[in-house]
Amino acid sequence: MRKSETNDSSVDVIIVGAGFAGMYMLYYLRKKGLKARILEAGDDVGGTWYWNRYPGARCDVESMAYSYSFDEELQQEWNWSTKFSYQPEILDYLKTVADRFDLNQDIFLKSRVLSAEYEEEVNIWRVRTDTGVEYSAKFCVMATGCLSVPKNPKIDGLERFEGETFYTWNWPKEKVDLAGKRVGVIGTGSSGVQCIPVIATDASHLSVFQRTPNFSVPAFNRALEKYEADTVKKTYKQLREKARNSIAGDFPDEGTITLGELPINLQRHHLEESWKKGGFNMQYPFTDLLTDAKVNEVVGEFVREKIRSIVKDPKTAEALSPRNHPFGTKRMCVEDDYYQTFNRKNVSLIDLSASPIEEIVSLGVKTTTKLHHLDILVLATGFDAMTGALTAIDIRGRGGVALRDKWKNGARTFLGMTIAEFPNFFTVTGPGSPSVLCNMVSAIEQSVEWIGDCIKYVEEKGYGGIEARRSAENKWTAHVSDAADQTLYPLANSWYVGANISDKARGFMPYVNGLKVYEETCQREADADYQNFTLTRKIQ
Ligand code: NA7
Repeated sequence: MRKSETNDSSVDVIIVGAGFAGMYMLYYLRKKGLKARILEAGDDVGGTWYWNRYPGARCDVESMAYSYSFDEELQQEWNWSTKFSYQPEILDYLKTVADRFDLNQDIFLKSRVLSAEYEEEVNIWRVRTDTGVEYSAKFCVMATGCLSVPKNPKIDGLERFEGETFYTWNWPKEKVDLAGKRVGVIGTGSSGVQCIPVIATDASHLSVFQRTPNFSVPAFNRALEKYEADTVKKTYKQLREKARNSIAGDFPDEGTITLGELPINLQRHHLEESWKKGGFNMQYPFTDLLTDAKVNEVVGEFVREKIRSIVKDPKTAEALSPRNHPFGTKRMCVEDDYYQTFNRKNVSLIDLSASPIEEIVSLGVKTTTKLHHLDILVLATGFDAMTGALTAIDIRGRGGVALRDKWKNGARTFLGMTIAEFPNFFTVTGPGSPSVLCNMVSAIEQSVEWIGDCIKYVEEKGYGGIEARRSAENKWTAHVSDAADQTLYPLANSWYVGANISDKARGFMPYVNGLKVYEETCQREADADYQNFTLTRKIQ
């Protein structure tokens, strides 16, 4: 694999990030006859699946759907071992894809992008990395991921802890020996919920520090039988089409049941059936789950009842029961054995809403009521979602305008992929696109294809550049917000609204109307020759 030692400005496009998005972007641009290069901070491909190696790390979308659709042979040949794949298998898949399509020769690893600046006079993006090497190209595509920059948990005394500290987002490659250790996990979002049951089986004692309980539903993960995979493979084409024409970009049926129209016994029946199917089947079928507060409360109470039926100690069950946000308005956690873990003798739940953390001391975590002695501290405290990876880079558009400044009061994009004042600059599944509300791979494929086609259009027609009109950006940004306001989503203090980052402007970032509606809108724009963009002449 190539390292970042040369500055070759002979490419058309610089792509930042070698995860699912960046790798497909490279593949797609090549297919269109364009030259591209990826700059990647990690020492291997994989993006999210390269960094998040914590015990139990797993995808919450079934892998037959959470995989590339662009190559028929690949999807027919690849075999997933479990219904929901674990991180090592997904990483292995991505490495295989990189090899199979010969992507590595255009991926420069260990090259963290620090800045990207548009030079108007020459119509070039100059991209600087931490290796000191500068790259340049006409187009720049950010494939930097929606959840890739960790949040600073800002807990007093973290540096004073004398045991070992691990972050779920950057778990060591080598095995961490937890046997016989007193472990503490701070954070009970998807990462915490996935690692807690696994850590509990190894550690001598596990203390779970929970500030806010989340809704978790079982995955019922298991081996994927050959006949099941074969059944999907036989109809892969139709299933992929179905996913692209759906709200969530996934395979199961959606929107078949309006709970609010049903008597209690039938509501109950459907909820039980959905629970048994596992994962996002608790959301997909229901048309009114995220718009009708009363219906949502029925579902929320159903899950709380499940928690009470699993967790033996009523006080612990109550502390684990979410009551401060509607079901599904924060990313639902998909797990196995999470609630069961709290029945183990070696596990304790520390309810930080009753006794907050005062500070971390050399021996462990000190709450207002007790010092919890620990050998290992695990932080599963989340990410600066959707905008964090973009504002972490000093990105400057026309006239030197900084993206960080432009987005100070909230992200503004046109279609989640382009930004006014940033010509020839694209964000794969950026804020204002369905992204994290979807099966990310479906969302990525749509986004990459639209961006790739747009770049090809500009080049084919001989334009110098393309830039979203401010009026279009204003309209789209307002539409994204209005669409969210029709739902219950904004009621939660979630990372969807940026509430987990103290100085972040609040605003609902993903687009709630679903992949199908979104893709149609994007396609209309392309079909209308990018009428909401300014297309500039080529600089001679
Ligand atoms: P999340 O879902 O943002 O969860 C982070 C958790 O960490 C959450 O429970 C937070 O509690 C908790 N947290 C954060 N900071 C603190 C401090 N300072 N003290 C105590 N607790 C804290 O991140 P994940 O990595 O689990 O999941 C992110 C997404 O990745 C997930 O949705 C999937 O799509 C994949 P809070 O709720 O803020 O009270």
